[in-house]
Amino acid sequence: MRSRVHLPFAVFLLSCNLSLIASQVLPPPGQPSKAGVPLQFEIVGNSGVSAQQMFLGTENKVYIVDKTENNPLQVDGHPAWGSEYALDTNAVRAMSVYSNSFCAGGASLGDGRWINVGGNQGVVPGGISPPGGTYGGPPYEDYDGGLALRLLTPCDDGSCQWIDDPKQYMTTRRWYPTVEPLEDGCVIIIGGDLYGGYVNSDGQNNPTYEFFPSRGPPILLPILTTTLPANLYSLTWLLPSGRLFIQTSWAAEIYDYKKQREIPLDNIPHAVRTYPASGASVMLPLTPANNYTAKILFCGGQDLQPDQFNVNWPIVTNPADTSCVTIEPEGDAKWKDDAVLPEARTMGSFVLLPDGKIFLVNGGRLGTAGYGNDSWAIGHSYGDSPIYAPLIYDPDPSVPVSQKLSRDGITPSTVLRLYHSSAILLPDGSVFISGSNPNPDYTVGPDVKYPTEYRTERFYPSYYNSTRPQPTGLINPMGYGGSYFNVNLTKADLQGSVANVNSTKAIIIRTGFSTHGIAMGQRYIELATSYTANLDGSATLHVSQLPPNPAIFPPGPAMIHVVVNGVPSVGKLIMVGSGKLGNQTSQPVTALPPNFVPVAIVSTTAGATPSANPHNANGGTGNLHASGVWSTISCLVALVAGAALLSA
Ligand SMILES: *[C@@H]1O[C@H](CO)[C@@H](O)[C@H](O)[C@H]1NC(C)=O
Ligand SMILES: *[C@@H]1O[C@H](CO)[C@@H](O)[C@H](O)[C@H]1NC(C)=O
Ligand SMILES: *[C@@H]1O[C@H](CO)[C@@H](O)[C@H](O)[C@H]1NC(C)=O
Ligand SMILES: *[C@@H]1O[C@H](CO)[C@@H](O)[C@H](O)[C@H]1NC(C)=O
Ligand SMILES: *[C@@H]1O[C@H](CO)[C@@H](O)[C@H](O)[C@H]1NC(C)=O
Ligand SMILES: *[C@@H]1O[C@H](CO)[C@@H](O)[C@H](O)[C@H]1NC(C)=O
Ligand SMILES: [Cu+2]
Repeated sequence: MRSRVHLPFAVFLLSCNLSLIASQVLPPPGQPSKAGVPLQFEIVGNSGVSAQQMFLGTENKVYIVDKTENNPLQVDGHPAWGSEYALDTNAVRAMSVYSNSFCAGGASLGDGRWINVGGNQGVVPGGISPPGGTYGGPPYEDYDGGLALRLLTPCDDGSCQWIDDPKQYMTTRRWYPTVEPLEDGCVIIIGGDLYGGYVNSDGQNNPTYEFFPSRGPPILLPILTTTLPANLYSLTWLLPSGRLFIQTSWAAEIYDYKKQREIPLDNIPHAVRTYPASGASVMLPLTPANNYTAKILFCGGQDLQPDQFNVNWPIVTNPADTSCVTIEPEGDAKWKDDAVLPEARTMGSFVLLPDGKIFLVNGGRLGTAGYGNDSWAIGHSYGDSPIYAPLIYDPDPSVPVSQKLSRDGITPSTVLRLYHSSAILLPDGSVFISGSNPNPDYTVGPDVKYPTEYRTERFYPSYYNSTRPQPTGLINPMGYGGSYFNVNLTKADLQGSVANVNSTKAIIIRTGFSTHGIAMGQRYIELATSYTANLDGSATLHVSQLPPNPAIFPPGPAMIHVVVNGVPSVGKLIMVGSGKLGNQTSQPVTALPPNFVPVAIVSTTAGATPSANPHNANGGTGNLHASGVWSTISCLVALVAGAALLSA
């Protein structure tokens, strides 16, 4: 039997951990407040404005940003193009956005704000820019958003507003810019073009990047000069080295923005994945087992050459691509064929689920993103043949490529979602889906095949109605390195068997800014853990804070879940890092205690084959909690030293 730690030691350990982490212990998460049938969609509400851009701002609030158009929802006496959606009531609040946020980009910042940048000129009905285009005038009263930089601090009390102040705008016009969070909590803003159009072109390319907060004039990004025309919304991820991986048109590179150095990689095979080809893309979960090595997955898109992205042929009839490919930019940096989609797909969105699987939803089999007044368009849509059935991708390296995609048991949606649709993870582990509007302005009616869609939906993954673990001891904020923290799980949390602690993980997800099949900043990390099993069937999970490298998971808001056998706790929104913009502090990592299983449990579970947890510190059993004692002693020493310093 395990010998008990002496009480005074436990008290010191607790106070010492608190003083080192400077974090608060969160109340345990509860059960989902909403019922849902697993593997089904449910239409739940109305987004007020079309959900071209969407993100989760608080545990209860989703923010939606549209382009300027004739949405029936009004604000300040004109149609709104921003809204706040309450998940508990499905009610919307109209939000004022000063400028036209048409095809803007966005992300979270290290201080908890969200940024939204770029757009197009002011418009009048029909989405037409009047001459000059700086102000659309009545009835929309929208200003030019080309240089716009909008900031929001999400709130639960209905008071927050977008700050869209021309005094702090960008240096150059950016329509379709990419925004990626950096390791200091700031963001890089990449590319875009000057004014509208289906694709980019020489005359209006903006092949540069800048930062928020500003670090001065725009800087040339050479890859954007050689990849016209399909190089808008370049697909970009911060890598653990602090460099960027950029995939745009057929090209790919690692870009070191600190040294302004490009390292070209091979072209992506099979298809263009950037807008308007619009393949789905996602960074796979970063885990201790893969040593936090970034691996990016791309599925679908369009196999078109640069001279084919034009409206002189019926692009809407061209089948999309079925291939999925992966690359580890800082591994072997080679493209590898992966799963094959059961149907071609453009405009799909990947959503990272807390169980580590990845949901693929939205899009169509034919054509591309974009719309226009062309005789061959479907209404205005350049995409066709909507796909109602989602897929679930399993990134587990032990799953063969032929079995990575599944839709077993899933009932398809009844709502078509083509261009300008979006999808994000919610704290309860359901997926929130909205949008579709391949039209220049609000367009509905019995003859409209692809209307402006306001209905919001939830998809409930397989775990949705399982009783959720309710871990105690989760902390907020979470730092880089430093001491581990202890999370208690009851026997019920462990589904009645302490052996399930072997398949329990603590994970952090940044749900990201969803637009155009991209989720800017979306990222999943599994924290290192070990455990102490107890005779009563409960267990304590020892959880490391984030790895001591903010480039692996940049600072800012994110959700924490404990996942037992694939069943996630309801997510809690926490702050990662200092909560401030600027360089983050990383502490040396305190080693996790070894796994501990009382001898009595070992004998009762012998013969059972609980799934191994390869990233746990070790699978050992024993009677001495050696490193626990060590950290207690070193904490004690630190406390005494600290007290001596304070009294000196
Ligand atoms: C994991 O990555 C780190 C940082 O890149 C490296 O120093 C270490 O050697 C890697 N470990 C393994 C087992 O590959
Ligand atoms: C599109 O075509 C319609 C009818 O042919 C016309 O009324 C409208 O102004 C056109 N829109 C644009 C943006 O050119
Ligand atoms: C979850 O839903 C499925 C399908 O509706 C049902 O068979 C199952 O019993 C439910 N489980 C729980 C724990 O409610
Ligand atoms: C976890 O359980 C241990 C041992 O029962 C207890 O001392 C500790 O206070 C618990 N922690 C939390 C956060 O409930
Ligand atoms: C976890 O798995 C390991 C290896 O199979 C085993 O030794 C250990 O007893 C298991 N832990 C629990 C709590 O059952
Ligand atoms: C962050 O660190 C970098 C490199 O160490 C340094 O150049 C930069 O000035 C620091 N930024 C701030 C805001 O301190
Ligand atoms: Cu768009």
